[in-house]
Amino acid sequence: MPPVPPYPVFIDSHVIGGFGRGSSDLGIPTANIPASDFLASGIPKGQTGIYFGLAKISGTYGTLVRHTSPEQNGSKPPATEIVQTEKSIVPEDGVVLPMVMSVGWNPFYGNSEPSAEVHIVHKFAEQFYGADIKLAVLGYIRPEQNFAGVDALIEEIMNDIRKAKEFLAEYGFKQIESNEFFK
Ligand code: ADP
Ligand code: RBF
Ligand code: MG
Repeated sequence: MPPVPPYPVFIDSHVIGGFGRGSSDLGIPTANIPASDFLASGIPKGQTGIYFGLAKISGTYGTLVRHTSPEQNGSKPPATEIVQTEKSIVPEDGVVLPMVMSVGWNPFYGNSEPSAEVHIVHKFAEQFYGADIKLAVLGYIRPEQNFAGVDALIEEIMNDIRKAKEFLAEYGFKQIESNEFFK
C-alpha cells in the first residue's frame, strides 16, 4: 500500500544538539532537528507521536559543544554550539536510509519543550551534528507513551523499528527514494 495522504511529507532540516541521552541512556542515538521544522511540515498541527520514513544526510558536519549551566534542570536541553571541523562529509552522504522519528515532550522524561528526533536505522561510524538532513515522513505509528522503566521504552522503540521496516518493505520505497526531493 502506498503512503496515505498527507504522507509523504518532506522535511528539509539540519541536525542540532539535544539532551545527549539518546545514545547514553537508551543506546539509540537520535539526530534532533528544530521542532519548528516539523511543525511547519504540513503534518496536522500538534500531532505528536512516533513516525517512520526515510532520511538522507548530506553536507558538512562538526563537533558538538554543550554549555551546561547550574540552573539547568534536566527538562530543558543544554545550550549547544556546533564547531565545524575541516573533515566534512559523512560516508553515508547522499544515501537514503530508513528512519523512525519521535515528536513531542517525551513523557518518560517530562521535557518542558517539544523535540523532534530521528533515529536512522543504520550504524554510523561517527556523529554528524550540523549536517543537512532530508526526511520523507511516510506514516504514523503511535502516540508517545510513558513507561515504568527505561527497558520498556527501549523495547517499544525496537518494536517501532520493526514496524518501520515492515511498512517500508511493503511500500517498496524505491519510488520515494527516487523523488526529486532527495536529489
Ligand atoms: P542528542 O541528544 O544531542 O541528539 P544523542 O545521544 O541522541 O544526542 O545522539 C545523537 C547524535 O548521534 C546525532 O546527532 C548524530 O550526530 C549521531 N548519530 C550516530 N548514529 C546515529 C543514528 N543511527 N541515527 C541518528 N543519529 C545518529
Ligand atoms: N519517549 C517517550 O517518553 N515516550 C515514547 O513513547 C517514546 N517513543 C520513542 C520512539 C522512537 C522511535 C524514538 C526514536 C524515541 C522515542 N522516545 C520516546 C524518545 C526518547 O525518550 C528520546 O529519544 C530520548 O530521550 C533521547 O532524546
Ligand atoms: Mg537525540
